[in-house]
Amino acid sequence: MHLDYLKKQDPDIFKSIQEEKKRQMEGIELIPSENLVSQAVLEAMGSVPTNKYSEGYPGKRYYGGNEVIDDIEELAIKRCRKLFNAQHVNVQPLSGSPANMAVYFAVLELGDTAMGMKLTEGGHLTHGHKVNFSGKLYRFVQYGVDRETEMIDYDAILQQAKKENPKLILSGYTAYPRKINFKEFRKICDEVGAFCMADIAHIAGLCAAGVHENPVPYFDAVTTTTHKTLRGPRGAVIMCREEFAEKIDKAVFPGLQGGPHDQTTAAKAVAFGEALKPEFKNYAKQIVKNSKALAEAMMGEGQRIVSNGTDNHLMLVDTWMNGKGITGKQAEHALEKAGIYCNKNTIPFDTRSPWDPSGIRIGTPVITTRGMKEKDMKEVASFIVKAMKNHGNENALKKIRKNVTVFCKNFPFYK
Ligand code: DSN
Repeated sequence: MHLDYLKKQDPDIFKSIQEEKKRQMEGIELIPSENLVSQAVLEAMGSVPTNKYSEGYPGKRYYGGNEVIDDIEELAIKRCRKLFNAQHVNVQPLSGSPANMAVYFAVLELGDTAMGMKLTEGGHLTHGHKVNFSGKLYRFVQYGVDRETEMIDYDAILQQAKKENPKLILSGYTAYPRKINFKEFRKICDEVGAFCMADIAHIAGLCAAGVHENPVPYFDAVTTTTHKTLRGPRGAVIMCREEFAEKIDKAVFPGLQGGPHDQTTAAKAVAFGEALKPEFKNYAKQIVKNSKALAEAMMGEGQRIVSNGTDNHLMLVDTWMNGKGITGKQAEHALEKAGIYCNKNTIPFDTRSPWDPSGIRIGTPVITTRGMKEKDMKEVASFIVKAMKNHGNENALKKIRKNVTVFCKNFPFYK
């Protein structure tokens, strides 16, 4: 990674960036919404399209000099359409929240009823939480998982939908470790006449690679961020059926956003190009293999994994175990001291607060990018459990951190 100009001009920021790179390389990154982008994606993000204004869409801009930007945006759209078999793609959303907002603005009136998963059981703030614009502007009815299985109960959702008569039903989650039966969601939406939407931000890479069912061809609209399992730059896209294209495009611009971030569009195109290569399929398969191996290893170490396992890139560890263990906050803190990064997370039917919940969320996108395989998951699980058992013991955590750093040297990434 060459940052020669930055080093000379702004040594403070250069130093911080170097320190952050060191942290990323020396630690085990288990936050399932993060990834490590390729050098090519990084280069596109730091390139001259950042200097351009291009409000509008290819061929219809409000500024001159957009011939090349049009080519970049068109290529990003073309690659994304191919990757997900999408009828229409908008690559301009700056991130996941504005992407979801644009779809709501396009198809709902203020105050309309919609349905989304509760944040505490795997949804997202923008899926109708009361502190978020989605919960303030619309009447979002929230569904959850089954208490016994900790998995989605499609019959319960159908019954709730029949009762509430939502105009839109949203599937796709941030902390749900199991396969989503998108076909069931399509059926439910058809039965109650709701707009069928998914937010596949977490599993987009798995969907693109055919490792998880891809809802794009038969859903009305699908949003995704581009920086999670998809391994692109920070940003988002909206994919939809042709009949909704105009409304959704208008909701993005001029409805919500001004000039798109063209350097990010270029980086999205690069990442879609990478995801279209056969190697990406192997990467996505390995993410899930690693995740399953990590869940097994964690359970082998006596940990309770929500729903007893995982089908995707993430899992929830019940660290609290009804008061017999430690809180999610304590676990996150202990792991951080040991150079292992995760986030505290509520588990289904949590009795604790989201600020200090009963669990942590861990996942394998980053460690798989670094080249770890199933055989390495035992060691990762052993580091995690050792750190949790030694929470509060600074010396023990320091020792684990040293071993984590040595372990990570086997999986170099950025030079
Ligand atoms: N903040 C993301 C996550 O960590 O899952 C969702 O947008």
